[in-house]
Amino acid sequence: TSHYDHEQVQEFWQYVWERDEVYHLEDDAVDPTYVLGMFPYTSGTLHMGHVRNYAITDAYARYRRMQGDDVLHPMGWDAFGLPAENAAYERASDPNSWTQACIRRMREELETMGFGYDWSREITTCEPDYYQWNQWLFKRFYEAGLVEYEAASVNWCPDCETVLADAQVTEDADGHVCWRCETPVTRRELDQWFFTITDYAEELVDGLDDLEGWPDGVREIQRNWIGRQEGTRITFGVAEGKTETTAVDVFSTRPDTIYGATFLAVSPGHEFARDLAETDDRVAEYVDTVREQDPGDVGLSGVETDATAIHPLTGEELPVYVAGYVLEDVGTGAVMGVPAHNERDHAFAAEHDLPVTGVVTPTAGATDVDLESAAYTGEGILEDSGEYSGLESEAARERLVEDHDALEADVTYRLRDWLISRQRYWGTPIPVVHCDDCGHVLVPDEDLPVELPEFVRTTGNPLAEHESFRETECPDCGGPARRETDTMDTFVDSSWYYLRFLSPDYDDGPFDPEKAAEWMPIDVYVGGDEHAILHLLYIRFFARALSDLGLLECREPVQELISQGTVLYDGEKMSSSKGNVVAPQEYGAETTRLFVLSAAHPEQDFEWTANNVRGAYDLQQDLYGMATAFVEEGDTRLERTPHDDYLAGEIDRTIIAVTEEYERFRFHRAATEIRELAQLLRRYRAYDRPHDETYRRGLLTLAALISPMAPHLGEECWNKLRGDGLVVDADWPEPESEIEDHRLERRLVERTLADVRDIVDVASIDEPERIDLIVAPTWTYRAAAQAGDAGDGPPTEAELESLAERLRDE
Ligand code: ANZ
Ligand code: ZN
Repeated sequence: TSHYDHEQVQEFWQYVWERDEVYHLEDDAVDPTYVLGMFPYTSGTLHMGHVRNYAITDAYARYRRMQGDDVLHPMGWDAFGLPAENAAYERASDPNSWTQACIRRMREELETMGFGYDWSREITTCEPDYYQWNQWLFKRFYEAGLVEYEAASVNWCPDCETVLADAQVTEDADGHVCWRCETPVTRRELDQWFFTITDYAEELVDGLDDLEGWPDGVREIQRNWIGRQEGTRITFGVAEGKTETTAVDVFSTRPDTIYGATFLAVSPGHEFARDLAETDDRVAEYVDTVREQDPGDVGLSGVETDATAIHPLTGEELPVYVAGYVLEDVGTGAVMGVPAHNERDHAFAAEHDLPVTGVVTPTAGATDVDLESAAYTGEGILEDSGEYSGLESEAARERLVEDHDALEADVTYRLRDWLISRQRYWGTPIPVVHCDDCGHVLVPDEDLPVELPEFVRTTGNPLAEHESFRETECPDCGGPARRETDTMDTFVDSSWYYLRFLSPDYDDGPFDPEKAAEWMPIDVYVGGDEHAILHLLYIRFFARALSDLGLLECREPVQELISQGTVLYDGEKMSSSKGNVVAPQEYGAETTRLFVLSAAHPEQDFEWTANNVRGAYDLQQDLYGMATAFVEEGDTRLERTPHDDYLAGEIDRTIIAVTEEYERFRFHRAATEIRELAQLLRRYRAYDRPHDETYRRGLLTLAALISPMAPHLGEECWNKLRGDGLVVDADWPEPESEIEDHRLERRLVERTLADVRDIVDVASIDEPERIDLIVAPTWTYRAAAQAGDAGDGPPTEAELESLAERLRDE
């Protein structure tokens, strides 16, 4: 039989798809299924992570099309950012030419892979017709009170010469380092632009509970990042010198320890510390030194001030410190020091010779707690706490808050506002002009976009050095003014790009609100899990902000999220920095696609091995060979036998199973089903058993079922067997008759259990219910549990449990 020449086949069908515009989505489509892969950063060439990501979205998009949906499956370019600027320096080029060259190459690579995008919706974030809307949105956010301009002590990467958001600073053995270049980060005090994402902290964290289509892991990471903490705000009166009094609020999770407070401490950035610094040189000096230090280096340093705090319950006078261990942007930036029950307070007290007063014991009257050497941080029974002595911590907290106005229940968040200023060239100019008379003035809408000037090579920020860009007129008073020379964090670009795809040519705003009302949310969003906090939190923030601006109805932009696993090579992540890259083209598009989908569940990591790649290659050759042989051999068997009924049943079962697997993105299992049916058909054919029509239906079914994963092969086989029509436009196969036995369910259940073994480290599971929890949500388990008959019926719960038992024992 003939050989499957994948390159020629790929080229041919890609040509036909483009000619027939099969992936084009009409603007008047009603509620299409929106399938989106995170658009690529234009860093050079496509890598295996991209291919895996886009193979998943493509397979799902194709599956939905065949199910009869209109499908929106667009692609674009995340094109601003530092690497382009760095590459420009290295290659004596400019960021724009370099980026455009990357885009041309990457687009060609995507096309070679045969991904079915509606290219008429392509967007590129570094084009003025895209980034003007970043500027427009910045202005709308500003008007809505979501933008702040503040002097802030910020993370600075000396190598990238820019400010970094908190989430772009990672911790390694060297301390806090830049996420891109791993240079240790320093602190700088600069005037910066922020989006006040914290306004939405509560809603962002509460919303996670309802995001059932998101992986638990991603939700948990966001929950921790937002870091809601419930506690109590306690007001201390503070006397400064003889007469002046003021109040300082502290935030505490342990108000039950309030009788043990022996000092008050405020952070060096606290307003009260700044006030004191004006008259107290020692405070001023301390504040200055600490603000230049990395928070990690501050240690237990601090200065005592002249002020005294009044304990709100006992009226006792407590010393007041400015202390570096108190963080400016946590809680209220001030703490009551309880050395007996808080480790940091304990260490600080030891350093500064402050008293330790124990007020909570593990059990009533416990005498064996040595508070001098370490704090007792647990809960327990109160003592030496006035009328609250003898109460348990929890009860004491409740009563204290009830009884005293100085104590009030409060919530704080770990989430900080989003610092969007970048001192770099290759980003969206912030549409602001600084005028000596008018302050900062927004550039009027009719003057947008503020376009990036031509690139100039400098050592610092190219925009700040660019005189004709920088020097301008104030839009308000016409006087000389200075343009803002910071650009926006590129994460701003990607925070709303999914909306631009809906109406890429719309010019009354960033997107057409009517289209958005109809087409949003994104049904399925696929991308790497390194985006769990930055990008995936920002898009949730933007959707809410846009919704409050009246532009968008849905507040959660992504219904179902797939966080794809890593492609490994020799146990390490495949990446150019490790030099272990397999180029997507090396094995041909189809083999690569089929392999990355059939190797593992999308959320699992998998190993790239030549052997397994071979398996994907062979499957294509087999299917192609069977189709060609059948067409060439002509009619062989024309009367039906009981074998045909059996085969027809197996074809139906495979359709049902594969459909189920596609619905749940378990492409690897769909591939197994397809491979098994192919083997069965081939075996029967070898013994001349199936009727031609049964066999033909089997082959056509295989072509259709595999086409979402291997679309070129699907078209080729479909075309051979039928002579016309495209499989992309075909209907998804349907079973011919009802399946009444339980063979299928049993098969699916067994496969599910096998998957459990793959996905979780079974040995680490100590309770059998955990396995059921993983298995239970699947259709198969429910079906099996309901049917409940023994013998060759579906597995009973007892049987499942013993299967689970067996897995655990392995
Ligand atoms: C008094 C107290 C007594 C606290 C006690 C704890 C135990 P954790 O501990 O992580 O749950 N805190 C509040 N604001 C702070 C700031 N700006 N910088 C540094 N520390 C701050 O966090 C809650 C505790 O962190 C708070 O409760 C406060 O110390 C401290 F036996 O208040 B606690
Ligand atoms: Zn002015």
